[in-house]
Amino acid sequence: MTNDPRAIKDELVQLYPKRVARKRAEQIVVTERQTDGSVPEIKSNVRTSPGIITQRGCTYAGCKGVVIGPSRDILSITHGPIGCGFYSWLTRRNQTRPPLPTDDNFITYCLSTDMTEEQIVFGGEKKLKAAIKEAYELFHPKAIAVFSTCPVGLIGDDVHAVARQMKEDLGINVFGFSCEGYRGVSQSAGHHIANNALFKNVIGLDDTATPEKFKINLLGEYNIGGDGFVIEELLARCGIKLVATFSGNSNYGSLAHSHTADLNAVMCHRSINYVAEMMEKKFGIPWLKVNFIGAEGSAKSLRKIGQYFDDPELTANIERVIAEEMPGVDAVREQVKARCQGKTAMLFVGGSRAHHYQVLFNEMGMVTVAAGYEFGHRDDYEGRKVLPTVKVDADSRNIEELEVERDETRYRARKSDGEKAQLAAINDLEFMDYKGMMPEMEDDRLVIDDISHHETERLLELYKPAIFCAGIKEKYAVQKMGIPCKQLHSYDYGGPYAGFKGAINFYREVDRMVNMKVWFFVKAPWQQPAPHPEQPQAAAD
Ligand code: CFM
Repeated sequence: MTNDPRAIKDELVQLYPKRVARKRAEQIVVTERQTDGSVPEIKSNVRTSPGIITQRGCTYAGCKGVVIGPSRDILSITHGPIGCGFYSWLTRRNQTRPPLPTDDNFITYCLSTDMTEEQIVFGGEKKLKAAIKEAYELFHPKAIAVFSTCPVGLIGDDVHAVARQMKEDLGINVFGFSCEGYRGVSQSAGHHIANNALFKNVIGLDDTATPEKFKINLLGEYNIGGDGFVIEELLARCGIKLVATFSGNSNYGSLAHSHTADLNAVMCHRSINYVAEMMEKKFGIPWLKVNFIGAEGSAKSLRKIGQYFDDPELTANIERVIAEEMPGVDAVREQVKARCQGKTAMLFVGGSRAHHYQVLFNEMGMVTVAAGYEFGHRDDYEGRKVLPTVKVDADSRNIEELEVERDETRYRARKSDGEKAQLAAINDLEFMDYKGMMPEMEDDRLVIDDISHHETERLLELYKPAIFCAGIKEKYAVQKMGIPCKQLHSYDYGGPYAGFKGAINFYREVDRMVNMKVWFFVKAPWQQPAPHPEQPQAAAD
């Protein structure tokens, strides 16, 4: 079989009915960079065709499970049937570390109103009120967040009215989310809803500012596998104060005074760009895209932050930290490179990691032959410069766009437009910009939005990559085909992979996975000997 990506693209959509094939063909592109830096357009953030097995999650998952859930002392209550709460219980390794053993940490709990037929028929507001009251009496939290699941929207329970009333009754912050699973086409809608409610109900509540010189927020870092801990430690060693992380290892108080920071560093653009934009408008805090995945990525991101503050002592500190870390990274990288060079990887993750992890594979000498997001938008693929041309369809219009205005008393432009332009010219700092995944990919690679299970299987058969990166839904199907699968949502209980230490962890683990001979022996009873290109002769039977 040819490895021509265009032929493979045709092959992937061949089995679909005509209309579906046409739509999927617009969501699968072969990378090709034009001289002006532009890349092909990709259709994304649209509904999955019925009947297709998608890997996407729901709006509730994006709101509760991703953005709000990792904050340790906001008590999350799922208003819905017990399954929604159970499956979004944060057992997927959002780590948190309260400074004191007596500090609140609700992450290990799973609170739900356990909606049953009775509430579906007669309404669930009474039960929700009782649940909030009971939770308050048990835990005395500073804040309670209420998340709507599909039936809540269908029967019309007003979670916001209940939240308002309970806020008054209990004297703590209670707020609700209209994040019913069906509200958007994927978890991406849930991110937006979560961002809006954080902005309306939490950010800016506490004006207490701390005296440090270099204060930043880290946006879109959820501390999977302890990534956030590594980044926090790195920043601290450089002398940079982390005011708040949205929302890995965070607490309510840090989010409430996050507007006192002087820069927002954005890791996952997809899930949190709305907060970054709104904080810029209301408080004057600029944002910069960073990526602490990969040693080179980490060094570059630290330097970007240094250039922004433009202080000789900070710059020297950052260079010292990079110089301390790099020799260790290089030593392991050289070892693994000898064994991994030229091997192929595929990455299909939510909305950021399929891009970020390409840096790590590049550093190991490996080649990403296909990548895609489950729910990224065109700007995540092609860069924010395409935003003015993105069609806003009915599904997107369904999600509220907050009207944000400058806060006349608290707005403080951290950098004037002139200063920003100057910094951008000297240091290539791209303020309020993300260049997207495709411009950084080699030509003739496949980029697939919302990949289906059928397409996954065909891709694996056709390319036989050395490693496939995805999540738990794909993992065992992939491994049964004799290809190692690395989970990038939960890290398979490995990690951290961020920063310099994380890069070393990742190199070692991927080296072990792609060079483990056991995969060549995997053969289901009904199969012919697995035709793996790297199969050693002796392993044939
Ligand atoms: Fe951002 Fe994420 Fe991701 Fe995401 Fe996610 Fe996630 Fe992800 Mo799973 S916020 S888009 S909704 S980096 S849960 S921590 S790993 S799909 S690539």
